[in-house]
Amino acid sequence: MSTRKAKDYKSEVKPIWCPGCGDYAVLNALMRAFAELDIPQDTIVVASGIGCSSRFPAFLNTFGIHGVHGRPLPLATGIKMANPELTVVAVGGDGDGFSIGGGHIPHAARRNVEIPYIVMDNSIYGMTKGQASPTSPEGIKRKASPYGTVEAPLNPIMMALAYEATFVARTFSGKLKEMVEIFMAAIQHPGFAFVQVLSPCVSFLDTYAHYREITAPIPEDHDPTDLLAAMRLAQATETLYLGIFRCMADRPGYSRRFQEIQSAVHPMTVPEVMDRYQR
Ligand SMILES: Cc1ncc(C[n+]2csc(CCOP(=O)(O)OP(=O)(O)O)c2C)c(N)n1
Ligand code: SF4
Ligand SMILES: [Mg+2]
Repeated sequence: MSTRKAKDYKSEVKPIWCPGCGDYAVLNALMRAFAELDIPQDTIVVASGIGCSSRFPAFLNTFGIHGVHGRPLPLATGIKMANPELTVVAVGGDGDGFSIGGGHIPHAARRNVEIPYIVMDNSIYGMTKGQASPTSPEGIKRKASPYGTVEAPLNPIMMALAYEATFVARTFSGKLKEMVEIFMAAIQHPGFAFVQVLSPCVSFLDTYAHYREITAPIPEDHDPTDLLAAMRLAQATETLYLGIFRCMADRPGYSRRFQEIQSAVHPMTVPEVMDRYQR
């Protein structure tokens, strides 16, 4: 039975997101997931990049680092490797994670580092006032693309599946209960857990109504160990499926593999080494 409540994870810093921004629900859901799992606040580190969504760590009563643009995954990986006992969560936006930081996703996936990565995907650069992002619909007209963009939108779920991330899920800010369940599963997953959250930006691309119309739960008979079946669901365009596309717990996580190597060549664990140097 959890002794912690969601509000215990809230910091004194009030979010400065626009009223109605999808990121409020993501924050709420993550705090609820931490509380449900009863994780001590001082054992959690949340690492982010830059963007509206990346302001996240400031609003949590946990450890956190608001890093540089596109780098939540290298930061989170370093923290997890330094102390594998911590719950380390990477968060950011679609611009942060799929533009400047896109090169980090394949490596986090192939390492299978034990980190949930929550991408608040609003299909726009919110913080810099609404430029097109890698997930913006093709043809979107903005001040920086007055004739409409000519790039096809990237499919983040397909990308994560192509890199064989061992946990791949999609959720929506408008579905709080489901989002909490997905975050809990991602935090407990013993490897890299990629979570795309459809999190609308009410100021520059309000997609709430669109997502309410086209999202649907992944069919109950989907087998999350079947990669090709997951890819078929990810490719559906008329329906955007929500839920867990892939979940494979057969590969050991990155920090666990390093601990095994380390204990074979060195008798001390990473926390023991840290204790020695802190004294
Ligand atoms: C190296 C670098 N390049 C560009 C920027 C400008 N910049 C700040 S936030 C951002 C994009 C944010 O978009 P996203 O990650 O989708 O976050 P959102 O604001 O939509 O939540 C950009 C390009 C920056 N801060 N640093
Ligand atoms: S600009 Fe968009 S993403 Fe940024 S806080 Fe406002 S609604 Fe949210
Ligand atoms: Mg964005």
